[in-house]
Amino acid sequence: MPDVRHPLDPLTADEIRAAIAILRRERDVTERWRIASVELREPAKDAVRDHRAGDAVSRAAIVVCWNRDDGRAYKAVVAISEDRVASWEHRPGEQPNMTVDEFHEVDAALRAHPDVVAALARRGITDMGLVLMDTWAYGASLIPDPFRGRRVAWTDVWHRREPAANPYANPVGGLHPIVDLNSMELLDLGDSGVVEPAPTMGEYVPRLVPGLQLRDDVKAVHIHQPGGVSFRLDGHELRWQRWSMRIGFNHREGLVLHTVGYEDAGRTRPVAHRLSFAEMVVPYRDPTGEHERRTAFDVGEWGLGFMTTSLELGCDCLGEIAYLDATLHDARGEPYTIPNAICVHEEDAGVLWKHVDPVAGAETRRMRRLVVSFHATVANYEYLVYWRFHQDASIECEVRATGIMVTTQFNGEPPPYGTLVDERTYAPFHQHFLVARLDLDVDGERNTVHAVDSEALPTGPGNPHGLAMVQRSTPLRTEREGRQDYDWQRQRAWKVVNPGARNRLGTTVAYKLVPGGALPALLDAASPVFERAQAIGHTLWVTPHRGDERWPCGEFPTQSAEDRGLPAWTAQDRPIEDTDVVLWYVFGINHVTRAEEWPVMPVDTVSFWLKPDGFFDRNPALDVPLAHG
Ligand SMILES: [Cu+2]
Repeated sequence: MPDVRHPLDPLTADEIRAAIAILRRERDVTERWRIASVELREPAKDAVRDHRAGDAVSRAAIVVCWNRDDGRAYKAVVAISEDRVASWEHRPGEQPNMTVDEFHEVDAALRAHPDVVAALARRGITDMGLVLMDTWAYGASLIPDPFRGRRVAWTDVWHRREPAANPYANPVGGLHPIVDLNSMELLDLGDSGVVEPAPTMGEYVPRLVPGLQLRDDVKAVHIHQPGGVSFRLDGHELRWQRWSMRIGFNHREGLVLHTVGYEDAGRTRPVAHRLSFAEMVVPYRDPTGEHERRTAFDVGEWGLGFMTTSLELGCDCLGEIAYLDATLHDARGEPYTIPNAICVHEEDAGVLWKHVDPVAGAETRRMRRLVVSFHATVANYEYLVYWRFHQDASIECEVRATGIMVTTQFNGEPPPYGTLVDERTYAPFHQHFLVARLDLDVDGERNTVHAVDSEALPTGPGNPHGLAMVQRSTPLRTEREGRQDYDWQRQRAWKVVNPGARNRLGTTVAYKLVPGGALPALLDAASPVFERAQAIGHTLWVTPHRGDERWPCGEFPTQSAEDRGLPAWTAQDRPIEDTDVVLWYVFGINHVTRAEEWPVMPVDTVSFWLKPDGFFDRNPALDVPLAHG
């Protein structure tokens, strides 16, 4: 495999083909099987650390697949370099992730089904070319009894007013067919009665919006970098200013950042071994029949990688852009490429630091930041993910949600679980919980996470005016203590401290996780969706690093009944002090829908930061030069 130079490089098309060929040969994986996922089996940390340029690279893939005829699912490790199956594990009772092929096959099967055609005719819809079926995965508890044990999906039905119009403009109410995904059999029409369609305007493409006048007072903005970009992309290795990292990508997390380090006085100091999004949970908070099953696990069920869309210069990214393609595969294991899946570029970001002195005058530095981003379109919704690296050694992780909200039309009074956004149409409230998996290695692997709280001391001796505020730093010693909640009263943050490394001032070096977008689950602990997603019950979890502990709501959340990830691991209450730790940060959007978010939603933006805290002896951006260009 000549184009693989580093053990963390994503799998190539040839490697995906080779892994599947080995399985077909060794384990009789026939064309009747579906390949749910093929991803790089990432090497252990020491193998990454010890790798030198030019070393031979041994490659292995993790493959999840199932036999459509008996529904049995398997997880394999395929040693590609050795041309053999290293392990083959039956996973009874578990459903692999949903596949894009199933999504399209359900759409085609239902649109051709006479019962569906008849149900739509009763609703006045006869052109099946204008109909779209959206496949949704189930949680175990909501699968109707007769279909339990099968791989099933429920669907939404949408109707385009014309061929290129927005399907999500027009929900077809009272129709949610249930399908067996292995046989593509219609199990239940899910017809609860005709909902009178409302005269909505759900179009956003200008020519389809009646009477829309585009503004004519927007002049062009061009970004020029006449000297070229200041970053260097060599394969999947990225260097910019003092930052260095490797870019990875897989079907489930999408973009993954590896071996993030910062150069300080000639040596690269590790900051993070691996950064990614490990789960996203989107419960709709509407108990009516249209929405009670709507609990998406967009990472675990569908995969942010599989949902990644190509980026366009001048629209998604402005300026001098370097793109990376991504290689994934379909449910037959056939590889394909997503062109321009990842964007790397620099941005001017306003003022970095400034002071005006009456004698010396003004000193101002402009901030430049490096942005590594990707966009995922999950049916109606888009998630835009930006990792931003700054000259003061801060990292911001920002997520923007946009796209089309799910809506429902109603007769009579609108339900109280959403906002009226159009004629007899409401957009239900829902939440987007993202779980960032942050394998930080602050100046090395041995770290301790501290909860840091601001505390006002009581007025009294030594504090006569009640001004005193101190920091309480509490080391988190075990996984139970590592289950942390945001505390507004104490402005809680978390510090990842290396107890074995000190700065010039004698204090331990650290990076601080500055929370943003924290939100409570607002769910009954006994509710089925919370059972499946207990990871969203805390703002932060800390675990000792285990390479195979990656999925906070369990490895297979599709049709899951309970969360076998973070709650199960942390029940062991393992020590997390002065060891290699992983932080799981839960943040997102409590999406109380607005009329202004229809028919297409302006971005809703949340972010959190990782900031050096005693990692350096002083402001690391003192050396940023005044001149640009
Ligand atoms: Cu939303």
